Amino acid sequence: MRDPVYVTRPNLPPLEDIIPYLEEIWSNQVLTNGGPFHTRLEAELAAHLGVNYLSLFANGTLALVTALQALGIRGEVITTPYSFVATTHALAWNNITPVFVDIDPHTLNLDPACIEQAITPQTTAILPTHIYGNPCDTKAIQQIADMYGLKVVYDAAHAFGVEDDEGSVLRHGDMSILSFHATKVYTTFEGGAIVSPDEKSKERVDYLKNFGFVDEVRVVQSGINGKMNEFQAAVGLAQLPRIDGLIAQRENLDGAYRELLADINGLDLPPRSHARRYNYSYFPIFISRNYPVSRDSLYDRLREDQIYTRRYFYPLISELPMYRGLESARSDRLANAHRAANSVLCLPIYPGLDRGTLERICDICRHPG
Ligand code: T4K
Repeated sequence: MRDPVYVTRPNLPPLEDIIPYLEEIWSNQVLTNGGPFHTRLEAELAAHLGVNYLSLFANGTLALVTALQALGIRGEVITTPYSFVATTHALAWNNITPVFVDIDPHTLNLDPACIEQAITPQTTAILPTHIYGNPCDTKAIQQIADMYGLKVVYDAAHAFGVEDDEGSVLRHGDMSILSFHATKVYTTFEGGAIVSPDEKSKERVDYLKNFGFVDEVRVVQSGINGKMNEFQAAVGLAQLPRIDGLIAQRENLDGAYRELLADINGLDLPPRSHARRYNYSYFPIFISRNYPVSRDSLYDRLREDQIYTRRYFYPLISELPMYRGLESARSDRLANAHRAANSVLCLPIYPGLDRGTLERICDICRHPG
């Protein structure tokens, strides 16, 4: 009997690399509230990612909710329906109305051409996702934001380590958020971060994530508890020296998939990323009418062999019960997003996925019937 194969697996540092960190935590008994590992990880991650102002969080969703708070975003926010539910939920948790617009059919990122038509007097910001780690059209989005005085918050949960021609994609917009969840390229079990553009913004974020405390007696904002704890930070520190090697392994798997799946009728490969540095976080394929079976039949066929792919991102967020009544959720306006959601299948990709298993997955994709 073969082991099940999942869409992703965390590739943790060897246990012996973690033990010294745990010994230090057990000895100094600082578990959270900005301890020494938290401080070190903030500095090391900022340096690794090529950004100046990074604040660690307990998870990516809290980071997103807090970024919207920190920027005082209200009213309506233009966003993508083709993302993980947390992108829109973060707006809902801030009493902000999401306004869905369609995605570009090739990049699957928010289509800047659709943004302008959706702007109303209530619009205050744009919330795009760098989907699968592929950079959005940041120039076009910023131009629109500048013209209409809108903020831009990037959901960069998939974009750890991604760079465009001028550096980290995380420098774009007014803030970017990252996720370090167990399923992500870089993990701290649960975790996340906000990347701020300047010291003052980082300071505001840091107050907000710690109940608004400035010191023992002064509370300047109605903040939340978004802090990353020392155990998470220790995992992050032990993981950081390995991350480039892990991404290189992902790149090899991406190359192998492209080679073995290249000429299958009706199975479209993801476009190659135009990022200068990419992280190969997902391997989405797209099943069209010319393929011998439906996307869901292929999903089931792979499951029969205990290969658990995922339909990231189906259903669209705009189809969920709490959002589908919105005018902007109308399916005729989101044709590209619907096409992607109905045809996508994310194949397993993670360091440690062996070549034999990858070939078996590709064989099933070639002969699904
Ligand atoms: N924005 C975007 C664009 C995001 O993609 C996400 C998270 C967020 C914001 C929010 O960030 P966080 O608050 O999560 O930091 C997963 C993750 O829970 C979620 O973090 C992620 N996006 C989303 C794309 O995927 P599920 O429901 O698919 O996860 P689950 O538990 O089914 O795991 C998928 C596979 O991963 C499993 O079949 C096996 C493997 N796995 C999973 C876990 C949790 C492991 O091997 N070990 C594990 O511990 O949502």
